[in-house]
Formats: sequence, C-alpha cells, structure tokens
Amino acid sequence: GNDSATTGSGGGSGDNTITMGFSQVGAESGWRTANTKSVQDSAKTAGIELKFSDAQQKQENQIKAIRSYIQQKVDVIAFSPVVESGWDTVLKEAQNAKIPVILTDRAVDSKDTSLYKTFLGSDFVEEGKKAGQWLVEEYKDSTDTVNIVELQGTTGSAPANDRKAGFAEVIGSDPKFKIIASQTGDFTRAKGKEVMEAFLKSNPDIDVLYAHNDDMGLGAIEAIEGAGKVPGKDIKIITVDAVKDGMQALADGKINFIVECSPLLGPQLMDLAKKVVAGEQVPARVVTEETTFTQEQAKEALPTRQY
Ligand code: GZL
Repeated sequence: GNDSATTGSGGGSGDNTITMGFSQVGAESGWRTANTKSVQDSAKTAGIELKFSDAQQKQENQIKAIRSYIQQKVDVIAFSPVVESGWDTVLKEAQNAKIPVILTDRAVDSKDTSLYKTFLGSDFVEEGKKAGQWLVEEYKDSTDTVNIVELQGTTGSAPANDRKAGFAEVIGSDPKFKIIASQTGDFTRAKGKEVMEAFLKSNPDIDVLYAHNDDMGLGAIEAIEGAGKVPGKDIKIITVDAVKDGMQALADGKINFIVECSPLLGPQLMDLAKKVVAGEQVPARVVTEETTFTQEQAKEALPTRQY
C-alpha cells in the first residue's frame, strides 16, 4: 500500500481524518435524495470529512468534480456514474495521482477494472428479472397477448441497461408478452408522465407498464388517471426502488409490484473507504441486499420504512 506521503492525505485536516470526494448523479428521484442522505449521514458517523457535489445528471459535471477532488488531494474518491461509458481518462488521472476510487450505486463499462477498488451497489439485471418473474406469474393462466409499455431510466445508465435486459430475458420466454413501446423517462416523475401520455395516445390497448423507477411510475399514474383509466387495474404497474411514495401507491393499489433497490449504501461505503485508504484488500464487488413488495407487503412495511 501507499505510505501517507503519497496517498494525498494532505487533503485532510492534517491529522489522520480521511477526506472523501463524492460525486453524486443529481437529485432526480426520491431514491437519489435518500441515497444522498445515507452518504452524508454515514460520513458524519464514520468521522470521514466529505466533499460532496451534485452533477445535475450531467457526466461532464461529474468529471469536473472528480478532477477537483484530485487537485485537492483527497484520500479517496467515490461516485455514482450517471452513465456507464466515458470514464477511463479521468479514472486514469485519479490512478496516476494515487487516489483510490470506489464506485457506488451505478457501474462503469471500463475494461480496466484496476481503475477502481470496488463496486458497491445493486444487481440491476436481477432487479429486471424479478420484475419479469412477477409478470410471468401474474399472467400464467392467460394465453392472450399482454401489451407492455416500458419507461426506461436514464439513457446509457447501468440501471436502465440492465433492468431492461433482465426483464426482457424473463418475459422473452413467452411470446404472449409484447413490449409495444419503450422510451426513457430519465428517472423523473415529470418525464415519466410526459412519455406515458404519449404512450396512451398512440397505444389504445396497454395492459402493463414496467417503469425502471418509482418516480417515473408515479408520473405515469397521473397520466393514466388523466386518460380516465384506473392505474393498478386497467393498466398493471411494476416499478423498481420501493421509496416511500412508491410504497404508498402500492399500498393504495395504484401499483401492483415493486422491486426494491436500496439507496442505503452509506454505511458500507464508509467502511469500504476506510479499508481502501488503509491499503487493505476489499471485495471487487459488494452486492446490495434487497427484496420485493406486493400490495399486502407494502401495507405492512410502510410504517417502518426508512426512506
Ligand atoms: C439505482 C439508481 C437509480 C434509481 C433511480 O441504483 O441508480 O437512479 O433506481 C435513481 O430512482 O434515479
């Protein structure tokens, strides 16, 4: 491992306090704000000095933030890459500056995995598969065509790519399932509503909506109700995240199934950061523990939901 002279610990307050530079995607969804709170609260609890930036979902802002953390000689850099590609150059700059990098939440598609010490986050393919499995089960006794519309997450992001792939893999087992429209809603309520309005105009017979996060699903519910249809009944809805507002809609019967994606990555992130700065070995991949919720389970879980 590096001795203190070369790990950029000059960025700390001079004593052995670890300084972390964190580049957050943005504040696009309930999930994201819960994730930010988890990171900030956990840094305080861990005694880690946190430099935090919000990139407003723009990759160039994340690259700028990472470069500024390198200039400030922080001890460790952590970030959630808004999209999978285009990180090798700035990650090489961090590597040359001997500043370890931790990926959290979303992944990068860099071939050189030495560019980061570990990736802490959910298995998004698995999340897509869980959504597909619920649908297969829900329609197991029907042979009619099932018309599905899909609201994808941010174009090029790992959760959008993988939730789409996992879902398609599972429903692809039966030709009755047809994805008749699929478009990005950029993980936001506003865009989810806008795209769902367009889907409703051009597709009179939609049976199911698969939204890559609760926020787009909640926006779509407004569009569905605006079109005089009943969400959860006329159009069944599957979403991912299980944030409070999504769980409330699930309990109210407007959503039919939610695949959890936990934003509470802060404690594990700070633990990994301490190990990485100390030069200890850490697993290359740490997968988040998470489950799924039906309408009944949402009613039970809501009172104690942390986010
Ligand atoms: C998933 C995370 C996604 C959430 C969305 O880990 O990257 O981004 O599912 C959020 O709600 O906007």
